[in-house]
Amino acid sequence: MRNLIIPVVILIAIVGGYFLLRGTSQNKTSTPTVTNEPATTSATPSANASDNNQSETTIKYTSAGFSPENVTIKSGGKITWVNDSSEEVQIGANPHPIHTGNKEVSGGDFTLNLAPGESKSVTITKTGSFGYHNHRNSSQGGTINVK
Ligand SMILES: [Cu+2]
Repeated sequence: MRNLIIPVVILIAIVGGYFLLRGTSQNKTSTPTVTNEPATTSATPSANASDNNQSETTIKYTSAGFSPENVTIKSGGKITWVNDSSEEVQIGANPHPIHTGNKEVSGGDFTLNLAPGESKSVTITKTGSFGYHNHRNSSQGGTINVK
């Protein structure tokens, strides 16, 4: 019997040690997961920043409004308007209702009309800050900054 006790104690030590190591390795893997969360959050504004001042960007319209409302593009850059709502959207340059601002935002027309699911691209060359809105619901709108 005594000859058996020593191997059993060794076995318990090995098994116990294995679970101890597993426990610490689990703690180690869970620690970077926690630090990854703020890293992902801080990566979001930089991803938004990279959306800015580029030559092409997309603005989506939904029933909630435009997203992103405000964009920055380079002069000569392209804006693609996408209607992701179930109603027609009529994009017009500010101010409503006369649209005397930069009509490049609406492709040179009084309004750029998009049926549900439709998308159209416009090119903007004038530099400055240009407001736009949904002519059918002028409380929805945003700003296009052209640099
Ligand atoms: Cu209008």
